[in-house]
Amino acid sequence: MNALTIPKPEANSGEDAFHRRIHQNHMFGLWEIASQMTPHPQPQMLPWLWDWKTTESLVRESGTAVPVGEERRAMQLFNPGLSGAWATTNTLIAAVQVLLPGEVARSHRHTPAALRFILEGSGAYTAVEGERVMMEPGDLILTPSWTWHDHGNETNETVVWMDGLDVPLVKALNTMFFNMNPKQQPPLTEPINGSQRLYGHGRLSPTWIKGTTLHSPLLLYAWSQTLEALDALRDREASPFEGVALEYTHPVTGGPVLPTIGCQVQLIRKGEALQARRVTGTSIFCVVQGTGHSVISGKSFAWTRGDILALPSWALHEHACTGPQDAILFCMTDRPVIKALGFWREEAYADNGGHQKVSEEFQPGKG
Ligand code: 1HN
Repeated sequence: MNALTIPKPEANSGEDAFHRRIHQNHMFGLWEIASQMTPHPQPQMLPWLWDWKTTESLVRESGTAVPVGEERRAMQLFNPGLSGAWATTNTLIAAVQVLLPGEVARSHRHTPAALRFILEGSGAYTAVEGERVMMEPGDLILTPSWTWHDHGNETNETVVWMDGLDVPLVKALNTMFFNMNPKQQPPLTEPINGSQRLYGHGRLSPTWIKGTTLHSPLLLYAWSQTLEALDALRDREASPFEGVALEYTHPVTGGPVLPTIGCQVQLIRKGEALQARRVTGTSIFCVVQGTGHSVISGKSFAWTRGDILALPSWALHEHACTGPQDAILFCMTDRPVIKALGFWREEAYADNGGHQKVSEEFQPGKG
C-alpha cells in the first residue's frame, strides 16, 4: 500500500484527483479548512438595532392582523447576518409580544428557557407552574426551561413585553422539546407572586425549603426594587465599561437567573460616556429609559426608549448617555454558558482614551 502523500499547502485547491476522492468520501483535509480556526471570534451575526418606533407600529398592527391562536403573538427579531436563522444572536432570540385586553396565550412548555421584560401595561400576568406572576413595566419575569406557562390579560389595557429565549443554543445542542398543555390554563396551585413572597427579600431565604434549582426560584424581579437598587448607587463610582451595572441573581446561589441566560440592568448617568471593551458571548440590550448611543466596531447606534440592540461576541462596544435624563439599559446575555465552559475573556480598548473612532452611523432598518 502506498503511503499517503502529505499535501503541500498549495495543493489545497481541492481540484486534483486525491481531493476529489476525499470529498466524495465525505472528508476534508484540515489543510483545506484551517482558516476556520480564527485567531479570535469572527461572528456571522451583525450588530443590529430594532428601533421602537418601527417595532411599536408593527407590534400594534399585529394586535389586529393576527389572533392569539395556538401560538403567541410574538414578533421574532431575526439578525440579518444569520442567513434567515431563527436567532437574534447566535445563541439568543428576542421577540416583542402583545396581549390585548381579555386575551389568553395558552399553556405550553419547552426546553428553551424564557424571560419577559415588561415594556408596557400593568396587571396582566404570566402563570408559571400554577403561580400567577403579575406584570408591571420594567419587571423581569422568568419561565425556566420545561416549566408550564401561559399569559393572560384581564385588564383593559394592552400589554407589551420583550421575550428572551435561548432557542438558537438549544437548537445547536439538538435538545428542543416542546408540548402544549391539554388545558388552556392549568389550575392555579400557588399564591399570586408566591415566589416573590418566598425569595424576594434579598439575602433572606426560607430555611425550610431544602436544596434549590438550577434556575432562580424567584420568578419576578420587580422594577420598583431594581430602580431602588440603581438609585442607591447613582452617586458611586462604578464600572468604567458598564456604569452602575447590577446583575439579577439567583437568591440562593448568587449565580445567574437562568443556567443559560444572565440578566443585568445598567444605569448610565446623564453625560456619562463609558469606555470601550470586548467580551466573549453575546448580549441583547433593551433601552428602558433615556437616550444615547452605543459604538460597536466603529459604528454608532443611536438609541432611545424601547430600542433593542444585539451585540456580537468579541465586538468592541461602548455606551454613552447623551440625553437630558439618566439612561437605563436592560441586558440579557449568554455569559453564564460562556463562563461555565471556560470561554470568558474580556479586553479593554486601550487606544484613544478608551473610545473608538466612529466611522459609520447605523441606519434603522438598513444597517
Ligand atoms: C414562547 O413560548 C413565548 O411563551 C414567547 O410567550 C416567545 C419565542 C420562541 C419560542 C417560544 C411565550 C417565544 C416562545
